[in-house]
Amino acid sequence: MIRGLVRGRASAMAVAGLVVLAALAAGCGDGSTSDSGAAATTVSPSASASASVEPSMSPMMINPSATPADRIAGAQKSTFTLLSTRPAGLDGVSGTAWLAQNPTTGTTLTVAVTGLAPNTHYIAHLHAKPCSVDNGGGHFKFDPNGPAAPPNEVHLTVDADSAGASTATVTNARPVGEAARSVVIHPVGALDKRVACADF
Ligand SMILES: [Cu+2]
Repeated sequence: MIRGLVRGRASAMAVAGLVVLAALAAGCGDGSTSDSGAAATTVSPSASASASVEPSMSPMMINPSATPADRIAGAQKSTFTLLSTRPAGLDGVSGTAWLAQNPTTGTTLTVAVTGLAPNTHYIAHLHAKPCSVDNGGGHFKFDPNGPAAPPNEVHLTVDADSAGASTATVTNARPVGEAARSVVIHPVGALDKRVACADF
């Protein structure tokens, strides 16, 4: 029974991830015309091979088995601030983000947020500018000319529970260094509506 629930949740996350990738070109990216093609290329193999969706999507958008960044020594800790672009009804959003980096284990990003709409899907990305500059600017990318999707970017699935809260962690094999300046939370399906931002 528990196993069934876990599988169901993982499937829901995978679906949310696909929606996010499909929607990427619509708003949150840096506007590069190559983004949509890259996102579509990433979606196709996962969507056509359902057996591989869960193992391939989970480490890219969320890593439930990872040690949260707040439990990694030396992690940067930052508080979310509300952005004026947030949708109505999200004035109570608050939370904390942690970013841990290690030359051998890579990057761990953890977000703990409350005040979101209950049972609603959100996504967080690492962005390339501080919150005070264009609400975080475009996405952080390891390869500036690479795809607008993980693992070239750091995306984190943030699924609000029935109380509007979520704590989630994602990992990436590479350390992001100093180039990732902030983490921004968006509603899935309205990526141009930036909810909150935390500086690193
Ligand atoms: Cu973003």
